Amino acid sequence: MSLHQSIDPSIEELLPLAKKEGIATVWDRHQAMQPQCGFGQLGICCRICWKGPCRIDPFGEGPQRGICGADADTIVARNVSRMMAAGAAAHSEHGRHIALALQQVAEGNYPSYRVKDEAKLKGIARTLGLDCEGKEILDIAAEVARRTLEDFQSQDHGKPCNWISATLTEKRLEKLAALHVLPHNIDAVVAQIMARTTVGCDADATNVILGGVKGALADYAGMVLATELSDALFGTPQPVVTSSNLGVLEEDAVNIAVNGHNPLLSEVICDVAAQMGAEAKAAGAKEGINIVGICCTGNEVMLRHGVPLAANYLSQELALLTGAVDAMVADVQCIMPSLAEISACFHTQMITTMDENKISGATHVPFREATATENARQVIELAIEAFRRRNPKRVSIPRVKQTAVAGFSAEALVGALSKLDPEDPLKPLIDSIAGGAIQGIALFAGCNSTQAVQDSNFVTIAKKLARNNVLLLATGCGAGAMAKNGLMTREATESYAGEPLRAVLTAVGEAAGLGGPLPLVLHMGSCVDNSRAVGVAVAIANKLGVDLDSLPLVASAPEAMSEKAVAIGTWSVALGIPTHLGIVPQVTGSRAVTDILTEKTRGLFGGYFMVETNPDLAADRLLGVIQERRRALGI
Ligand code: BF8
Ligand code: SF4
Repeated sequence: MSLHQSIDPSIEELLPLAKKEGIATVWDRHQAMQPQCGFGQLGICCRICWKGPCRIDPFGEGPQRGICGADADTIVARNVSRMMAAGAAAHSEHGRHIALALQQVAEGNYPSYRVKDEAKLKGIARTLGLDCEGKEILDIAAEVARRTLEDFQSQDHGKPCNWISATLTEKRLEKLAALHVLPHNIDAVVAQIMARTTVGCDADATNVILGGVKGALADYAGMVLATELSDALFGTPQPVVTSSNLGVLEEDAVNIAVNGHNPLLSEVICDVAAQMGAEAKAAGAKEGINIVGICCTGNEVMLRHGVPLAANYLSQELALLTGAVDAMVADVQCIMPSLAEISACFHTQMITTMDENKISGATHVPFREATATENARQVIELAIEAFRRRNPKRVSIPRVKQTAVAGFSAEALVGALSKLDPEDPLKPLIDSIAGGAIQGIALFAGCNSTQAVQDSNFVTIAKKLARNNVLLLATGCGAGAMAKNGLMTREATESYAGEPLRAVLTAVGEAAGLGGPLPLVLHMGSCVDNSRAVGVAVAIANKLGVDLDSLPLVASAPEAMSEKAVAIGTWSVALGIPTHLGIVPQVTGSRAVTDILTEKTRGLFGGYFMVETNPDLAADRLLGVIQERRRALGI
């Protein structure tokens, strides 16, 4: 049974336990939801006004228009465009949060934070066209924050967001400008999508989708600024050896799981926990405090602190079922509301921290940047208190744990390559691509979904691409899937990489002092860190003097689920990257919208969506695209 749900071995032990205890998990609720609404699956249900809900008959017999006259194309386009706006809102709200924190740090406020990576901040300033000569670091921080916040405030429709102009290729910027999809202000573009898709507005499917694309590019802006400013504040990731899956929980420690996306609190929890070990020991936890990560907050602290990753999205409830999590600390996004209810079945203290993200039944510790250290201490004290109540008889930590080498920021990757060619670090990579030892690059991103067998698509596609000498990058829950399944190790490189790829990964890894090959899949970070992969691709494209849509570069979100994934996939397409989805998107009720997303975007942007739910066939299609692009480049 479990094989139909997940390939994560920890469920073998934990799902029977859930059943015994009468605790429902995400898979039980998925089952109870069957059959799911066919209109919703096709995207042809509209409920944006109270004359509705309206639904279009997909068989052509019943209504073909909603009460206002909207047809399936309009309804599907509006629905998916609104998902892009929601994704953009989520990522850029996170980004804004970081930018505002940087601004306060620059003004000498927020004592819990500082600019940890000054070199990175100066690099960002240069990227944004700011002059750092002779300036104090906090002055540079203030200017970077101001320039960043302009992207949320500008009223100049003719001037694209600073973070977009500064980070894409010239040719791409021209193309996007010609199509009128370059955002000038992240918030304004999100608001515009909501406005134009409300009742009685934009009804032309292509126009609605292009409006959504602009929102998706605003999503990109929000992500890249979130990633880059987080690096300045918290440090730029470098390779770190850590571990993954629920075996990272410790019986003899106060286990604190940090879940969500925004690193502002989790960073400080890591710092403060390092000073509170004695208090945990006094409560009887021989090993002190053990911080573990879940979802993208997990990825953030994994990359910067080597904190082990306990779970990706679909496994977050399983962490609680171990009976060993003393506090589950949630910030924002992708936190299952069910966590509060399941925590209540155990001693676990479920803690929410952001005022705009509460869950009934959870304890709310209002997090403020100005008092971050005290807030972190409060959270840890609650965890220690919960530990005292832990029932050892109910603890069952699955013995599943994989080594994972993480931390491949663009800087870390270039740093490793520079050991082979200090003058021209990208050259060994480009030569390997041109020579064929690396056939292409694939970025695995996105979520887990109950619509697929958890982690399975990621692992199957990755292994097949690796065998065919494709360099693999991963972020988000995709990275979690790869880590949990042992693909972020040198052993995986030895077992699964094609011979030429293995030779390149070995040469780079050894030159970089890792004592062996780079891992088979390079962990670039959380979902906002997809921007890191864009950074690498743009650097390669600029060096070759081509645009992104010429590169043998593909993306795959084989278990995509969230609105954020819809936004990411769409900007990936708009940047010229063929993007695979392993879940059928909720658009197929409109032939026109399906054609726009899978065909017409190809002519407009060079990128397009490919939908294939069979991972083996998906890998073949991705390999086919890489070969097509290689042929076009004459390599
Ligand atoms: O931002 S991959 S399930 S945790 S949305 Fe969520 Fe999807 Fe995971 Fe991270 Ni991204
Ligand atoms: Fe129905 Fe039109 Fe209202 Fe949508 S906007 S619910 S299609 S009447």
